[in-house]
Amino acid sequence: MSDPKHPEQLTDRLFATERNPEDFRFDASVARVFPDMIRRSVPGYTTVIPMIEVITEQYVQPGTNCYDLGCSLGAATLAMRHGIAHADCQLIGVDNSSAMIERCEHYVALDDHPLPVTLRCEDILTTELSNASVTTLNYTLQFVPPAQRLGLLERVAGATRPGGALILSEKIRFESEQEQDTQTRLHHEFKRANGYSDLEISQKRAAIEQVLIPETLETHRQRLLKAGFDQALLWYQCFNFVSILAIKAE
Ligand code: GEK
Repeated sequence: MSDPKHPEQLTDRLFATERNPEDFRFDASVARVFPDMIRRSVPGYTTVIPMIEVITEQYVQPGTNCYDLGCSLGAATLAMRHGIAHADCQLIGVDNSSAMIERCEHYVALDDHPLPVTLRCEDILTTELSNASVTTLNYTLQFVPPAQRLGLLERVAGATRPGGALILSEKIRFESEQEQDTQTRLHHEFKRANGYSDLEISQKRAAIEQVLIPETLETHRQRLLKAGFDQALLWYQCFNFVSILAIKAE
């Protein structure tokens, strides 16, 4: 079913009928419904995106690179673009799903901001990073195997100039079983309120469980400091989804 205002954007019905359990992949069927899927599944997503513009504006430095790692269709990339007032900055979006990058090119072309955007269909674990002022990992680190997360964050911190920042948004888990249950229930209620059925919620949960590994807020904070950032601040939380601002001292 199309959204009449955006005929190219489809409603996410991927898990609406009974299907064989298999791991979730960012393929063409997901890319096609992605804007609808992420908005209806991630509490706070529609608030976090415009704030990425505000935060980028504060930390971007002239003559530097800005990265959006795991850019999907470029929502955060475009928010960063609108926060960058320096014409000599480079904005680079990276995603290893070719279906996402192809569609992202289209969204970047439709956006009217003059700053060029380079899109790379590459793995964020190996993509080249240097001379960075602002980097975004908007709900992407959660898909990186936990053992490789510190190495990636060390590369981001190592590439970041003094005074630069990383915006890290993630689904988290909680130490307390009681809080884990409550926040998970509220997340599922959010999805129900957005029109997902119980079958869709449970099938999506089963498909994503093996590929999206949430960690606690404390694990994220400690690792960001270990990786080379000097501060790691929680700036946003909605249920079990958070966004952290990690800053390198001047
Ligand atoms: C947004 N940031 O709209 N290398 C490159 N890309 C990867 C890797 C990897 N190793 N692992 C996962 N991805 C976006 C939303 S979605 C979040 C990000 C979600 C990519 C993957 O292909 C997908 O496009 C993205 O990370 C995660 O602000 O779907 O919950």
